[in-house]
Amino acid sequence: MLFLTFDTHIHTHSIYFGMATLSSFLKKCGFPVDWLHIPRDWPADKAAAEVKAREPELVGASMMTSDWLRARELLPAIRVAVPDAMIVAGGIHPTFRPDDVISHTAIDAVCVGEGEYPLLELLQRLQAGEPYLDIENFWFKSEGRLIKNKIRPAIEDLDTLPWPDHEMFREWQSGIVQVLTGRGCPFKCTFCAVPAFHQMYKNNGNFLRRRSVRNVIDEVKHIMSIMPVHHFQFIDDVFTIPRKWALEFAEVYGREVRVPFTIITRVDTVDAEVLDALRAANLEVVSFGVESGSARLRKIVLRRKMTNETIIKAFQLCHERGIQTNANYIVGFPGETREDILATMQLHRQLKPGNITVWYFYPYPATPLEKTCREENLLPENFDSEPVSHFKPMLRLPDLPGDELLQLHDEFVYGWTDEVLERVRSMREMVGIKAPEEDLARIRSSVLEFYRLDADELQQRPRPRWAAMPEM
Ligand code: B12
Ligand code: SF4
Repeated sequence: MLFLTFDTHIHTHSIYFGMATLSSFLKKCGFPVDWLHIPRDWPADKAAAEVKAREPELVGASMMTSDWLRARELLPAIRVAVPDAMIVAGGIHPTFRPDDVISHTAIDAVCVGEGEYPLLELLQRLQAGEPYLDIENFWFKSEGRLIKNKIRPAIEDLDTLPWPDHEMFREWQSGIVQVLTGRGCPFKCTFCAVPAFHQMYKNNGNFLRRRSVRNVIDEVKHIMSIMPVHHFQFIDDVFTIPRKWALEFAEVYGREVRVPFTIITRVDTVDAEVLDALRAANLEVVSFGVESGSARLRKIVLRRKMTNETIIKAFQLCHERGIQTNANYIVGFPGETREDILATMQLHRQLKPGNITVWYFYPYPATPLEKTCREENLLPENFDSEPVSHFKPMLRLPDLPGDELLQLHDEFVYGWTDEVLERVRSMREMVGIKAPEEDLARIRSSVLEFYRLDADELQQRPRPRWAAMPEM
């Protein structure tokens, strides 16, 4: 079995959890697994030649929506290079766009939902030369027919699965290692693809699952035994639920591991006791999805009902405990106005996070906001052939005409770079070092480069809003 992953302009070089889990599961069941990560600059014929050289019988492409465009570029040549191999697609994009993905001529089958047992069954049946078109979770194309099998229940106990194949990604690791402790999320934010899993698995097992604390700690220790680690990132969407789980984790991790770590969570799931416990275990960074500072937008458009007070309190609790904070913001939602974005900037100034991201909204498949965008005709004509991007506006927004959204976004980021520079300056002054201007210029250009902004152009723009924003 050969897995394919795709390097795209959204370049992460972090572990591919879906594929890494499937890999260790299949290896445990006795099937050899190979992996080809296709770099961004490989032309299709090079990728096809590399696939052919591995002589696979089964090729499994793992993809998010951001990978689909690149996969479409490469798969026709791969199909020609390995005409007898079965090509299957899995991952979040095929799961929520199975009809589109299976209609691609190079693809024989699509896996909808969790892939461990379906893929194992497929390999077993292929090996035994048995018919396979009825395997649950798979859609197959056969003799001009489309066969859609039903979905089997979600895996009940995640502890029964082997840990992801960390060895496979050893070369990509630089001491900061990511760990995932569960699947699913109980919330229903309208821009997010995760609630669609719950819908898909409704009446078919519980999709929201957490591994036991013991199992997670043992994985963490295993990782430390195979590679140097100076920081763990627990990248579950909402780390601090269930609260009891987070408290138990803090206790055991603090006693047995203590390597500094980051979590991602929601402001309305943290409190003083949980943060104290996690801090005592060596929690260094909390990354919060703030998304918007507009209570109106959060409530009506995003289905996130926390108040501004709750958001501010969560950041304060972290600051008081010396925990660094990241605030993640999104701009350009359907129905968002200029005032909403100004409210986000204003809230940001109260939160004083250590770091931020300001992404543009992208309408992912199977999300309520994707439906809104299609119904309200907000997507540009070429939407489906454009690469997924969080660096540029993707919608036609009647409430934010012209390049107003661009300007507001850039102003937000530009105001932020000024804030960072001011912080660096004052820190250096505190220790009696005058900040060399070229150092500050380098910091500014790296932030602006990250967001692909033109510093000269920004310099010339009037920036009254950020500068005039009162700190409440
Ligand atoms: C961990 C994670 C990451 C990690 C690792 C990503 C990775 N490449 O694996 C990091 C932090 C790097 C990341 C980055 C991004 N992420 Co992310 N991430 C997640 C998260 C929290 C968990 C995903 C996960 O690993 N689940 C567990 C594994 C086991 O499940 P799985 O991948 O679905 O795989 C199973 C099946 O799909 C199937 N399967 C998978 N591959 C294959 C292949 C074959 C052949 C078969 C048969 C089956 C199969 O079997 C697997 C096991 O059951 C989800 C949210 C969530 N709770 O699901 C968001 C999520 C997947 N991310 C998302 C996004 C948007 C991004 C970014 C674009 C964000 C950004 N602004 O840059 C980047 C893209 C990076 C990239 N190109 O890889 C969206 C994806 C939406 C979409 N339709 O594509 C999600 C759903 C979050 C959301 N809010 O909507 N992410
Ligand atoms: S955005 Fe986060 S909290 Fe909201 S549904 Fe998605 S994973 Fe859950």
